[in-house]
Amino acid sequence: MRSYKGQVSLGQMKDSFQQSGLVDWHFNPRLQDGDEQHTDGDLAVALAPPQLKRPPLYAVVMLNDDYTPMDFVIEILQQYFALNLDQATQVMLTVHYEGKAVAGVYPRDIAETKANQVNHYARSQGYPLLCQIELKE
Ligand code: TYC
Repeated sequence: MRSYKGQVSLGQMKDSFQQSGLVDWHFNPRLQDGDEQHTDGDLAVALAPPQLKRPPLYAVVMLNDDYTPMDFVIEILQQYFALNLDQATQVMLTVHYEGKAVAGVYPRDIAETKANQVNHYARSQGYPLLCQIELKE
């Protein structure tokens, strides 16, 4: 086993292995930070299974109103949600006739950012268009 003596402390090694999440670590309990007497590094590592989880997804939901022009909504859907003209027109009409529709689905930070950007931009142009986000199960 490679000795780290003189380079990093045992505590630093433990922290770094723990933070990496790549290994389960086991240290010889006799070996402590600050001990004078050392073995040559009684450290056993074993590969841990990766603990990965997909992030929760949020829908950016666009709400209907009576004032925002249809063309403006279609442009927003193309610019912020990467829809083509046909898709954007479909989503806009769904909002118009049914009250709301999903513009896109993203991890939370991205969904929040897009909803905020759209709301601010619409307000800056004098329209009440509103997006909100909803956790998808
Ligand atoms: N209802 C609006 C109109 O008749 C159009 C509209 C569509 C507004 C979708 C908002 O999210 C919206 N001009």
